[in-house]
Amino acid sequence: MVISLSVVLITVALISSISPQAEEETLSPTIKPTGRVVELVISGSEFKFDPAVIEVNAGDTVRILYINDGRRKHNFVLDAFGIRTANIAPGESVVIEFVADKIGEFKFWCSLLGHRERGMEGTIIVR
Ligand SMILES: [Cu+2]
Repeated sequence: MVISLSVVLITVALISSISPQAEEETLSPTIKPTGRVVELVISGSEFKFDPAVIEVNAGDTVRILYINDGRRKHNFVLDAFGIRTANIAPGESVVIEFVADKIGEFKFWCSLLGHRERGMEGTIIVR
């Protein structure tokens, strides 16, 4: 029983490490922060992000006001930069902040069951 549980856990860890990361690539490991702060507003609803594509410059501090404009709870996950919000209630918002210290295209999504599959996925492009 103990053995089979650990096999399941390892399998889950493998699946989660393979799927989203595969499409993300890091070209430059050491990007100096520019000190510039880019403020963006992203709206989440059933089942989309608006805007779904955002573009920033490498080294910028990205500050996102994420607003749940839907009628269900939604969250915001950007694994590439260690972002994972709580589930946000309709009408509520949260501020997300990170330094875009990697160049490439990175997916963000809502991790609630089935939401990403139904369209709650976006891309941040860091140039
Ligand atoms: Cu959602």
